[in-house]
Amino acid sequence: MDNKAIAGIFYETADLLEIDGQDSFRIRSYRNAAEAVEASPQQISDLISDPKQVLAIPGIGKGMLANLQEMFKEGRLSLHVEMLTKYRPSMLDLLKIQGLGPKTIALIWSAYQVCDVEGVEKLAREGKIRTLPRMGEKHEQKLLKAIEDYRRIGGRFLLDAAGAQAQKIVDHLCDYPGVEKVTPAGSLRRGRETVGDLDILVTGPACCDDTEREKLIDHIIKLPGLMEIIARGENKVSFRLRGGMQVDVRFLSPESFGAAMQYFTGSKGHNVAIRQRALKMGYTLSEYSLARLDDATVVAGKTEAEIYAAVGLDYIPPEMRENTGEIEAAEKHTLPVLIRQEDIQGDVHMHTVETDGRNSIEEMAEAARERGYKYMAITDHSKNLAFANGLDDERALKHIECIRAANDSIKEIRIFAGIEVDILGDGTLDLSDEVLQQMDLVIASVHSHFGQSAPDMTDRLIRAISNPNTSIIGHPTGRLLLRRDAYQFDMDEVLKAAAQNKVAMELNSYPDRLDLCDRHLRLAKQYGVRIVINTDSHHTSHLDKIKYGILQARRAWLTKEDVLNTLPVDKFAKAIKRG
Ligand code: DGT
Ligand code: CA
Ligand code: CA
Ligand code: ZN
Repeated sequence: MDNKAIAGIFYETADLLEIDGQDSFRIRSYRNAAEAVEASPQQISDLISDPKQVLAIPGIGKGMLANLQEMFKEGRLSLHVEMLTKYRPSMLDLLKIQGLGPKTIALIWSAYQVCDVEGVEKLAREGKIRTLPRMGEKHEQKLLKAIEDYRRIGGRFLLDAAGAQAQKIVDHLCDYPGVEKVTPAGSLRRGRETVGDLDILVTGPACCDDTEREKLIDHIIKLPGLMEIIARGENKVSFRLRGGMQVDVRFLSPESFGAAMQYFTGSKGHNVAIRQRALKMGYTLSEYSLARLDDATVVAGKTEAEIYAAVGLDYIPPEMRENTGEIEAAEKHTLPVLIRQEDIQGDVHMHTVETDGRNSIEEMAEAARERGYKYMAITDHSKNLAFANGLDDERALKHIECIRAANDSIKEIRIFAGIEVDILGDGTLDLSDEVLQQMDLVIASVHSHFGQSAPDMTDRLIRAISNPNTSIIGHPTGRLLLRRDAYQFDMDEVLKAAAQNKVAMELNSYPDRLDLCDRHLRLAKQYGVRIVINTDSHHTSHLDKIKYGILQARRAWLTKEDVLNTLPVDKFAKAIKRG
């Protein structure tokens, strides 16, 4: 059980206790524990044998220690199971609906004993929600819209969560004798920002013999965290993991591994286009091979590269396989050379303990240096973000001093003094121009008033871009994947203004954001807007999230030249300088 899984169970328990109307102190203790576990840089599983270390985590007391011990011993938390039995697991789906909190769910439960999404939707349609205390017609409409959103995005997972689950399965399978290759395909391999289900391909001697394969499947289903088996066939086993993710594992012979990789990586649109192309050339393409139509001779199948070559195409990187022009480009040999993680020379959006980060300037610098970066920027929050302890003018000036001092004492990496300053409701920035002028780099971000009309939000962003101190617009659309839509504004107008003012757009690599998205990045490139790929780290370990940003950049066909922070330090400093 990893920290995320433990935190999930604590969160759920807190929500269920709240629905149950228990006292707020008890509810809060579970929520605090969830947050503490989530934030802990060490895995609880490594600490659990030493109660002292567990108790040293702020937010974990004796009661929670006992809970953790139970979870590791029994694989479950009895209170969690008890509450789930009382209210049924469908209650947890209701909690995922935006704007539907435990209090309202409790209200609905006590009035109608309804505890699933379908039931609540029916009540809303029949006008039975508006009659509840503190509810009205408006709430009802909002609820129906939220249910619609839930259906649209429900059942998908963030890229990092999907990647972590896939890695566990890969590790579990790699240990097994007779397994040679294990590769995730599907949307995960294409680097899509959310993933529906995992498609895992396996090959090796253990896949090629009936009895061996049966033994292999027996091994697979011992995977920790496996909840239920959905289908067990000859060449495939499908199952569901705790948390709801579905996994399809397919067994292949080495001769068809490349064809299967090509087929199951998708996307579907890309595959359909490639298959049509193959047909026109006199071939048939399946998940087993590329073969001649006339006499069924197999032409390719072992590797993806030989399949693309046989249909007259350059190799197309998985991130580009969305049928948005990549096939035409591969035919004309004009595919761009996509940016790679090694091209990134510095990460210029990160927070420290001075605001809501968890590490010091020095610790962040050491972590950035370890990753081979030549430069970085410390960009803490400004005062409008009160819950993050944002900086006012005076603290911001002091913080610059600290950053400059750290830069002087740490020779191996250049530390830029920056800020992530809030764009206020009217488009002005949250700190004075005098203070912003002292910064090497200013990221301007929207963190409030998300509900403005599109024209107002467009004006607001353009006003921020026009401020001569602004270097970068942070997470430009404000979307939170699977949680919150982007705020509304005219992207074309904003990109035009950014190009004109030489303000860069951020590609925020945080897996919940991935903002700008691939489509907008391509648009930005068309307008000549330069991109900066950042992590927005709040902890040293977050610096590794850059890989998710790189995947999105590749999905957007970006090259090294499109991205400012691939430049060497001097050129970057010049390019980012404002005024
Ligand atoms: P997801 O799971 O919704 O995030 O997206 P994918 O792309 O992983 O889709 P999935 O899991 O349904 O199928 C995996 C791949 O298998 C998909 O990307 C392409 C291939 N595939 C699935 N169905 C079809 C089909 O009907 N025709 C073709 N040509 N390929 C298909
Ligand atoms: Ca999939
Ligand atoms: Ca699938
Ligand atoms: Zn931010």
